[in-house]
Amino acid sequence: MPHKNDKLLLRALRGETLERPPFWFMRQAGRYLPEYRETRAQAGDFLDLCYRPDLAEEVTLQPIRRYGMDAAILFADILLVPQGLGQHVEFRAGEGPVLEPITRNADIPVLDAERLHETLGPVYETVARLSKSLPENVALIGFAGAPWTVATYMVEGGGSKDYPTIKNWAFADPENFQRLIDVVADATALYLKKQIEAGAEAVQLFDTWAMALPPAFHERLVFGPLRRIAEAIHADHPDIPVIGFPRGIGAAYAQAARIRGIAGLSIDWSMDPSWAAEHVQPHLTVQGNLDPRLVVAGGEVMTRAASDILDTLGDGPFIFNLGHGFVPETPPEHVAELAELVKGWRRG
Ligand code: 1CP
Repeated sequence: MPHKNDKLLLRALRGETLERPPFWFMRQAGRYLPEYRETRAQAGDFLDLCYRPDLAEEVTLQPIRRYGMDAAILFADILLVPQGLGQHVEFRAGEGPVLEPITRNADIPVLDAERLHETLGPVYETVARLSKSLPENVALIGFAGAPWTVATYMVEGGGSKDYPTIKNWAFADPENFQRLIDVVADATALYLKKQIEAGAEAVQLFDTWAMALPPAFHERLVFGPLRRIAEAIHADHPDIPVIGFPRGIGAAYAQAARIRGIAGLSIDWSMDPSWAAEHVQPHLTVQGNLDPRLVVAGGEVMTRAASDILDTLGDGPFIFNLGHGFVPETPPEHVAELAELVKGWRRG
């Protein structure tokens, strides 16, 4: 019987170069799959889907059944942590997330661990169910949003184009703003530790909006919080790999690669794979980075780009993935072709 630690994803995150890299896809569960849309309709509200362990388990497993990825990512959302901190969050059809915005120092939430775990308890149950129901070779990834990205939603009250309120707060009143980042970081560490205790074997932190910050602020608002969360996790779970995804930071990926305690770095689709092979891969495991729009297009333009990424990064520690999540209009048959291509690739 294969040992739990032999899973390809975990071997890659320990720095091994494999005959073929493990693969999974960001947003591999989601609206491009008809069976997801069916379960989603059954749940009604998007948040109800996140908080129903039986349905969240089902949508996590759906892409694995179809495509046989090497890892499943827990189905949940990054905006559950603000809820666990007591903030009002809802998802409106066609509009995305809407939060009661916090914009003043006096509104910075206080971390109440009991309330956090009570709110997020169903997520831990989803993880526990998955750790029993997943095929034995498939690794289970837990996740959360990184503090900066989660804070953008908490402060702007939803998605934003230019981040006017949070950037002014972060730049004009850095000390108080840091309190908000630290509260979110500490809540996130507690949340991820519970996911690990329930069976998550690796965790990823999504910093989707890291690209909104000038490089001089990366250390304080992106890299520092990532290090703080990784340290808190490793104090209790030293062997659990942490993957960072600071999206859109360009050449600063070379600094991110040197963050202590991070096993993997997910690079977005704007990065040249050969640059990442030179500046990122010597320090840790690279994950990425096919443009999800290439999977919408499919055919040769997709397979050529995927092969180039594999040929360029497959000679070192590597996890094949997208450079951001699948979009809803992705044809499922293009995903099948991509999965077969990765499964059939071998180091040359
Ligand atoms: O109606 C629906 O079905 C909603 C679509 C959807 C899905 C499938 C949302 C709403 N969230 C999710 C699940 C989800 N979100 C997962 C697990 C599924 C998987 O990856 O297979 C994960 C990891 C996330 C993470 C997430 N949520 C991020 C970071 C990653 C990224 O895509 O950049 C962000 C920014 C969110 C916020 C969010 N969730 C949903 C929406 C519409 C938004 C807002 C996005 C925006 O502001 O543009």
